[in-house]
Amino acid sequence: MAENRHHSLGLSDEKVLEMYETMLMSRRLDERMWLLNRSGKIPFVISCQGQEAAQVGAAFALDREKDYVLPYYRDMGVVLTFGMTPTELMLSGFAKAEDPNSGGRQMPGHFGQKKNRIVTGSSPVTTQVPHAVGIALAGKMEKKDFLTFVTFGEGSSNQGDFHEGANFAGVHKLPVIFMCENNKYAISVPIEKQLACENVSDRAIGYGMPGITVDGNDPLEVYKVVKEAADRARRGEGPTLVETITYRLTAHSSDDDDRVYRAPDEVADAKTKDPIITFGAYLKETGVMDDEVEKKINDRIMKQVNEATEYAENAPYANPEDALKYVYAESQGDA
Ligand SMILES: Cc1ncc(C[n+]2csc(CCOP(=O)(O)OP(=O)(O)O)c2C)c(N)n1
Ligand SMILES: [Mg+2]
Repeated sequence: MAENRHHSLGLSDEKVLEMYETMLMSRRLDERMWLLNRSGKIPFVISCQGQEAAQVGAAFALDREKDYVLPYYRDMGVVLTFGMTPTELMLSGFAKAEDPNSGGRQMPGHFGQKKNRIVTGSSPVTTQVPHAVGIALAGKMEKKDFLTFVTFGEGSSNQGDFHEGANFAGVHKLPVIFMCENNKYAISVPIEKQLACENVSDRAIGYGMPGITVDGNDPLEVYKVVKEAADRARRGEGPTLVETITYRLTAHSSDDDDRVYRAPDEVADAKTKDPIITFGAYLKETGVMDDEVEKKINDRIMKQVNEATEYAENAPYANPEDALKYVYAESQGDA
């Protein structure tokens, strides 16, 4: 039997199975969305595939009752962990009125759900970084007990917003976890043409915080470093930059053709390290999951994915007269 690493991290067998189920739910929902897109039923997909271990490993290390997450568009694993449901995600894919993120008006991936402390983001990449820093500053000034967790791609770590946000958080020792999901591409631009330094985490020293690079295909490694970063933040010791090394297993989006800029061999090689497969194998090698448990998890997930699809497909679109809802303050009437 393989070495059991999760017990030494304080994670029970039930907890790691829950992590696996959340990763698999992200994958199966994403796969369904591609099928719906290719059959002309939903307009756009931007995938989490290949990044589920980083997302779920990290989100499990946070306090789901207190902390604020500022996810980027691929973070289905983060928002599922923080309480967004498969049906809600599917409502967003179909752009229906009940979509909690924007009432069906933003593209999928623009997550936002107040009750689960998922902070809404904008389409320009990296704007969520200064927002996370500002929320952490507000929390510190009001002596509130929460931290903020913000994610972004490695391409986005070249935007000014990242550097300004990281610097401010470092100077003021704010409780922020910056997590880069380095999937090696920014649309068609490979990592070598994005960064002059080797790792995104190398940048942390410039902002007075620890910078750590971990294997983003291993949810337990990601859990460990994000948990340490969360403990540091809660002790008042300031921010941490975590870089997770992943790979984007799909094209950038449903409107991209990645065959024009990356070799099929490279993608095939990355698929041998697919975190869904490797974490599933770990759970079997350590005796946490057998074929029967795996089947139960799979059946449960497919039932939910089917129900979510059916519900969202049949749900109504937003009324045209609601176009400005949530954009401007509601009028209280003339009286
Ligand atoms: C400020 C800004 N510039 C350009 C874009 C167009 N754009 C959307 S996603 C993307 C690539 C981002 O790459 P990365 O940060 O590595 O994230 P990934 O998509 O690889 O997860 C770009 C250039 C944008 N949305 N915002
Ligand atoms: Mg990228």
